[in-house]
Amino acid sequence: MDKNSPIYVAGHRGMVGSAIVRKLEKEGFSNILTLSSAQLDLRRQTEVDAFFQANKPAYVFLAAAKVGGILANNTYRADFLYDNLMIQNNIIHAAWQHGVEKLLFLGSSCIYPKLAPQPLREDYLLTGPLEATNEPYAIAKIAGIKLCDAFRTQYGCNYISAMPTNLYGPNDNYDLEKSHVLPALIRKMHEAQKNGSPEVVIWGSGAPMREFMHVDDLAEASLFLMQNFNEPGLVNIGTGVDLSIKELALLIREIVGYSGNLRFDSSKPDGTPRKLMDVSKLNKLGWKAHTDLETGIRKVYAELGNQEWF
Ligand code: GFB
Repeated sequence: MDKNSPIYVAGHRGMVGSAIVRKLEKEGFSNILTLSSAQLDLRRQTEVDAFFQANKPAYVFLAAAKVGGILANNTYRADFLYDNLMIQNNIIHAAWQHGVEKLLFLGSSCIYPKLAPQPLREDYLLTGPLEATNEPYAIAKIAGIKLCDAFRTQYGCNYISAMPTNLYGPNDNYDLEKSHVLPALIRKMHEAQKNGSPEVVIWGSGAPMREFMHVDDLAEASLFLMQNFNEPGLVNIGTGVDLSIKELALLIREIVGYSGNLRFDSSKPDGTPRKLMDVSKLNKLGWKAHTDLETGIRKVYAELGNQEWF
């Protein structure tokens, strides 16, 4: 990749896209294209096509998506399927029409079957039924992987797919109805500590296991794959280490300095029991995650001063 190549980062306002932009800038890439959703609605094919026609990006990081935690996925089922299919179809198709050299499609570990063996290897894709709460999102992401592969097979396009584990970091969503568990627990514990509340409610049983990666590591891995990986199929991006939601809650409680009780609300869904990534493929390619969870959460917590609820 030339430092002056036009690089389009779709979704640059989100947690993942903004981390990729920071990484590219740090590495000296000088021609980064970004547009907000108010300027370009990625669900509209003619708008996306006109953008590619006018700007001719050479590389595309496809980090634009409708995302959210377990409740948002389960509630906005139509939006999660429709918006994500439209966004990725329009971008991948426009990339082919306008001669993009390489595209990286980003998905999620929820593409794997709900009860797949652990850790999750790339070849477990489509070997069993999906977790119901995020089936629409997972179906869209699986379609994205297959579309990249189909453009590679039929038209020779160098489109690659990477599946990150659960992510956290700057520009995460702290809206308690829509967020993922890690930002939700930071906010709940911080507010409880500030207001002197005796307990914090944790959704589900606390037993599900999750793996978390700082988004700056994901951005580094994404650039690494853009520069070093040119194959069909998918690559997992993760740390290879997981913990239970209860252990996560205890860790966040300690970081925030909250001393109240944790109450587990089992009327809320647990989701997938476990989704630990097998990261041996990525490690063999030459990349490893390096931010440990406690360091990463402490860093994120120290940077939250600009949030209105803080
Ligand atoms: O992070 P999360 O929303 O998504 O939830 P998933 C992870 C686990 O934390 C679930 C529990 O077992 C939740 O019940 N949890 C406990 C909470 N307290 C809370 C809370 O206050 N808020 C939230 N959000 N969870 C998503 C998928 O699954 O992960 C997406 O829905 C995507 O498709 C994303 O793959 C990465 O890890 O269960």
